[in-house]
Amino acid sequence: MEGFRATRAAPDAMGNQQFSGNMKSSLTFFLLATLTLGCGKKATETKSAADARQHRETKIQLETCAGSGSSSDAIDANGDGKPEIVRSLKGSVEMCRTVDLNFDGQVDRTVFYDGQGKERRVESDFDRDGLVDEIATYEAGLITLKSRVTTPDGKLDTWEFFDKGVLSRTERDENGDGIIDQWWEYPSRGCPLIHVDENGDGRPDPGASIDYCKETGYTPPPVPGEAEAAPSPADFGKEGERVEELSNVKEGTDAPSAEGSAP
Ligand SMILES: [Ca+2]
Ligand SMILES: [Ca+2]
Ligand SMILES: [Ca+2]
Ligand SMILES: [Ca+2]
Repeated sequence: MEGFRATRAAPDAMGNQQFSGNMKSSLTFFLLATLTLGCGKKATETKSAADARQHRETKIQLETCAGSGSSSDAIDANGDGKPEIVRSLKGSVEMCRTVDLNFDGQVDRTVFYDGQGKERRVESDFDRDGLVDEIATYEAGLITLKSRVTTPDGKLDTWEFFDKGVLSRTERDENGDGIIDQWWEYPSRGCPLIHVDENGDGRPDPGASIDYCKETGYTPPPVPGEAEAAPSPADFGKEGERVEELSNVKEGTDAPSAEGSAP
């Protein structure tokens, strides 16, 4: 049981860390209950052909934007003399940009573009502590994967996979040992079926699945727009406006909910 972090926030049914307290504690209760039952079996764990453990890299690996182009330009969105957006360019093509959304002089988001000018990677620091909490990757401008940090240890623990821009499954390393121990499926949108590996063989264990909505009584809210499309890369002016907009968002409410946020 060592290493199990019961206070870890789980991503919600829509992939965002936005559970109410009750929902969080209900889920924590169920997971604790199932994991407690499973701890006794851990001693029987053997490394064999039946070992299906999925190891994942939990270290955040960032790309470099600053200085990656042949030139750069900057915009000072609030006129305080410090640039909030710095673009790296190759010729006239923007390779990437760093953005300081809350004017504290620290980069909160780094966006990389593909050859077509569509977003291919976004690194976000949602809680503004200077450390990246999420890396989102895109193909042809459509979200395919979000790798997330959901605890203060700074390690990746949650991987959300998207199909045609819609969250299709989630893998989690709940106990932080670098091995996947939870699989979230979404048979109906907003209601994950959570499979848990109690005995550490890397497979979901029979009887250790949780029908989240059934167990908690949670009803997913209606969501406007089915697909989670990547925001189109704004032009320079638009990004400046977005900086202003977001800077007015109260601290703590964090990033737009459609993109999820660390607690
Ligand atoms: Ca900032
Ligand atoms: Ca952070
Ligand atoms: Ca694990
Ligand atoms: Ca198992």
